[in-house]
Order: sequence, then C-alpha cells, then structure tokens
Amino acid sequence: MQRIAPALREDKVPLDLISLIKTILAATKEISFRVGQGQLSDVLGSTLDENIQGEVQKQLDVVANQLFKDITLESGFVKAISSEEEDTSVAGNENGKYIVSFDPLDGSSNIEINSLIGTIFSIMEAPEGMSADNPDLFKQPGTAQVCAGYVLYGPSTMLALTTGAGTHFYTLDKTHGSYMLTERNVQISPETSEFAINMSNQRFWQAPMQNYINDLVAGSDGPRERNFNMRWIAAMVGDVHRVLVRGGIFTYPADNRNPNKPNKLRLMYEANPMSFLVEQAGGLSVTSEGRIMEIQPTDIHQRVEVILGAKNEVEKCLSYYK
Ligand code: AFP
Repeated sequence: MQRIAPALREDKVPLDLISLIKTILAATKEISFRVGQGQLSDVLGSTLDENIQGEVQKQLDVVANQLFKDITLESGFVKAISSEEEDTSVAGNENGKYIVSFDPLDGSSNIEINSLIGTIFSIMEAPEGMSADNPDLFKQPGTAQVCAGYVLYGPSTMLALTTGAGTHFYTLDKTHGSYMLTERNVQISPETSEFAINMSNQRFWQAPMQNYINDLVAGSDGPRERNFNMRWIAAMVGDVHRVLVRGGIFTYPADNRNPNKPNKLRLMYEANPMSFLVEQAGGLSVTSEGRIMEIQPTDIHQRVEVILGAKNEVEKCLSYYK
C-alpha cells in the first residue's frame, strides 16, 4: 500500500503542493484524534457566540478551525485562508503561492449524536499582484482549483483527494499516523437508483425539482418504472462519500423558505471542492443553470444550489428544468 507523498509524486503533483497537502493532513490527523475522543476531550456542546453564517457554533468547530488555520498559515506555503468559521479571509505569508478555503467541520449538527462529520478543503494558486489581506484573492472559479479534498471522520478516517489526476481514497492508519492509498481512480457509475435530498423542504422547492423528486418517489408506479432508495446524512461529506463509493445523486436545491437565503450550501468550501472530486470521478456537479465550477464568485461565503453525482441521473434531473 502506498503512502500519500509517493502517490502524489506519481500523479506529477509539484513538490510545494505536496508539502502543503501534507501540512493540511497534519491538521486533519489532530482533528480526527479530537473527534475520536468525543466527550472525553471536553469540547462537545455549543459556545454562546454565533459565526458569520448565523448558526450556533459547536466548540469542536472552533477547535478544528483554529487547528486548521494555525497549521496552514504557519507552513509558509499559504498566502491566505478563508473558512466557514471566519468572517473574512485571513492573511498568511505575503510570498505564499497558495490560498486555501475550508470548512473545518462540515455537518456540525452531527457532532452531538456521534455521527458523520468531516473537513472539506480547496486549494488554488494566489493571483499575482494582490496583497495577502485582500479577500478578492479567493474570487476565482472552481476550475482554478489545483487540489480539493475532504476528510471523513467516520468509523475509520478517510481522505478523498484530487489534484486533477483522478479522485483517490486514502485511509488513515492510526497506528502509524499515515494516510495510505486504499482506492485509486474512484468512478461514479452513470446510472443510479439512489437519491439524497432533505425531503422536509419539499413544499419550498421550485416546480421542476418537485416534479423530478415526485417521479423518483412514485418508483415503479410512476414514469421512471423502477424504485429509488433515499438516504440523507445531513453532512455533505457523508452524502458525497456515499455517492463516490456506491453512486447516487445528491442535491440541495434552491428553495423559498427564506427569500434572503434561497440556497444552503457554500460555494467556496463545500460545492467547489466536492464538484472537483465528483467530476474527477466521472460524475457531474451543477446548479439548475450550469456547471458549479464555472461560477465566478462574488463573495467568499456565497451559497449555491447543488445537484451532483451519477452523470445520467443529474442530466435527467436537469431535463425537468428545460
Ligand atoms: P452544518 O455544517 O452547519 O451542520 O451544515 C451541514 C450542511 O451544510 C451540509 O453538510 C449538509 O448537506 C446540509 O447542511 C444539511 O442540511 P439540513 O439541515 O437541511 O439537513
């Protein structure tokens, strides 16, 4: 079994990017340890402050954010970071080549029920001529990503990573502290009979999504003439991991629950990195209007509609919008 550095060298990843990825993974090993300690590490429960998204932070979010931020900024490779837990970007080394966006603990409502959570990250090169404290560094489309990944803190700690040469899975060997390559070139089957959506929002979706999901639920009695299964983990890392492992379609569509917030998922540190991983595994990742990775960001915390997974099923879903 291969360790991560030789596997990345085989994919012709530049040495400084390999060093940055190893730095990020050092942070995730520490987060994995703390997550595994659960209530023993005395960090579960909510702090009283609210983060920029208006959601109550869990203490483990704060700890994970601090760890990820400190370790990446101290590495010297990073010009700036942006995080779900930071109001704006944070400057690092003025000469750093890379910028990193991350969600330190995605699915944080799962923390207190000891269920799936994970860290999502996206790496781009810093554009020339902008200072480290300029948040505009991050206003690049997802196609500019040079690396994306997530670490899933489940029964085992797993990394899904892409540098544009396929999507690979690694598993953390906790006895030696190393991520080992356990599956190269993961592929999402174009066909599926499984979907993931928060059904409790059904009455708030736009008509095309309502019609599409109605047809899936109608199963063998409806126009699709076969049954579909449904799963929802309430942590995008868990749902996307399932799609990468056994296929499926995952969507968080636009809805009209709150006119000021038609979408839930964040572009820079949820949708873009997951899109890169899914596309590299042969899947599609879109909004009802086009490819997610081609969206020109206007804000580091902007939210976006997400429809991703099995190619033929995503295309089927989009056909309801035409
Ligand atoms: P948190 O990280 O704030 O818990 O949100 C998780 C998430 O952004 C994403 O990971 C899930 O897919 C989605 O929210 C779950 O949303 P619901 O609350 O509608 O289940």
